[in-house]
Amino acid sequence: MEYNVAEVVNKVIEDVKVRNKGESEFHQTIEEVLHSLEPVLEKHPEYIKESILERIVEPERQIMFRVPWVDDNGNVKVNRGFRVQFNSAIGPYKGGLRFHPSVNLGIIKFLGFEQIFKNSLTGLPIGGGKGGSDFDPKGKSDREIMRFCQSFMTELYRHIGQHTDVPAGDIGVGAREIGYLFGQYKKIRNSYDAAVLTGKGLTYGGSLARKEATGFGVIYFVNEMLNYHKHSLEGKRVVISGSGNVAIYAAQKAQEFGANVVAMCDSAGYVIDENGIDIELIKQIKEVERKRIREYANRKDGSQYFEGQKGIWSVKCDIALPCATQNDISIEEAKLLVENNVLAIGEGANMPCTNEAVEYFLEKGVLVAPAKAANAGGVATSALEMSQNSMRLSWTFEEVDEKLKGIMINIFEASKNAAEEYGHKGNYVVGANIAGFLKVAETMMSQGII
Ligand code: NDP
Ligand code: 2IT
Repeated sequence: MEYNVAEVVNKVIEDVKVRNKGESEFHQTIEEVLHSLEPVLEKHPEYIKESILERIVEPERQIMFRVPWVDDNGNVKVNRGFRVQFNSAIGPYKGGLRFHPSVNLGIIKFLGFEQIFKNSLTGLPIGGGKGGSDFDPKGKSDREIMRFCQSFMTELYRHIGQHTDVPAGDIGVGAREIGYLFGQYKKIRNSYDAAVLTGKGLTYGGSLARKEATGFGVIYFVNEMLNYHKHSLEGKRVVISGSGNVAIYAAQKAQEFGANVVAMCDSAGYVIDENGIDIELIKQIKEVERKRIREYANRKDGSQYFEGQKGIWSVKCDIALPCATQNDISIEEAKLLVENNVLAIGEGANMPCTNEAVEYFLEKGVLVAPAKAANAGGVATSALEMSQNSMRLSWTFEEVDEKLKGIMINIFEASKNAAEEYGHKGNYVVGANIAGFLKVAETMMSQGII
């Protein structure tokens, strides 16, 4: 049977919009990914016949739950918890937990959907999932964070397991939160299942280099992409949005490769430091003291602070690394960056550029390292943490970092080759989607209609 592929794809997209009303971020990723898969469907009409698209856009399971907790003043608070178990074709569901007031089902679904392809690209046996809560960790005491995490896990524990679903961190969830979550899981289950969560502390099964992995991985990928196009990081001006886990270690590794990181931000404003951002100072302010980035300008001579969320993209740079959150760069910021002659974009955050912005960059010949590929180093190292937990041993920092580097180089190769094979040479956005999709689609075909 002959199919009109564009029509098939449009129909699936329209159905998703009707059935998932108001979930704008989810619609956005569905449009981006499904259109990019058209050349694959031309070659593989069997995927259309077996309704792979209709199946892959529907999560296998979606869990929403009440998270009641008591604040330090004795007030009862109620948040909403989520876990979307999107696709387990190639392995147990795997993906982070996000704690941020903006979290809703549509955001968790966009993240869970992207995670399917990202996890496939790592070459490791992990399916796609994501979770979180609209809980706002800002300004909460350690005890409040602990009580919230305990309550969250008191429901979540029944849905996860080392062979079922393995959460980790994301925005607002780091080693502190994973520690409280793990403690509660262990207490309820009465079982030391180390591989049920990743991003754990180093004293109880965490992997060396997991903390650094996402940011380092972004730079390994960008470096590979630049080298392939006869460029390098050496001497480049780099601007990084965010000053959290991903941003900090991307900045550190970029500097190690000889780049000059001149600006970073948080959700309130940004700092410019023409002498190069002092990473140790950022770590002290953000990781240790949990303060605002404004502090940086108070402590570092020659640096300047500016209020505002997106102003950072007006700072001239060769390489822009959005490492904060989704839709950080829309068409306005994209135009500004292109006017300032940006050479490459490395997406450290998930979906940090709108679809329109990405198209604009590609049209203008800007190199784009897409999130599903460029930030896959975090989850890949999470999978390495699971391996170490299963073997009951731990690798050295250098061993993990070497494996991470190898994985990022392979992801670049796979994205490049898929782009070429399917007629989009140099378009790593399409290449990554296709390479990630093929493994999952083939697996879904071989496992029957489930
Ligand atoms: P963190 O919570 O450690 O840091 C988030 C940073 O982004 C903070 O500096 C935060 O500022 C800033 N930010 C600015 N605007 C927003 C906003 N509207 N909502 C949330 N944060 C904002 O998170 P991560 O560094 O772990 O995550 C950053 C991005 O990378 C996310 O898109 C995440 O999904 C993605 N990612 C993370 C991985 C990981 O291993 N952690 C792996 C792969 C992708 P402020 O403090 O003011 O809120
Ligand atoms: O978006 C992501 O890939 C993450 N937040 C990391 C997920 C993980 O399981 O390590």
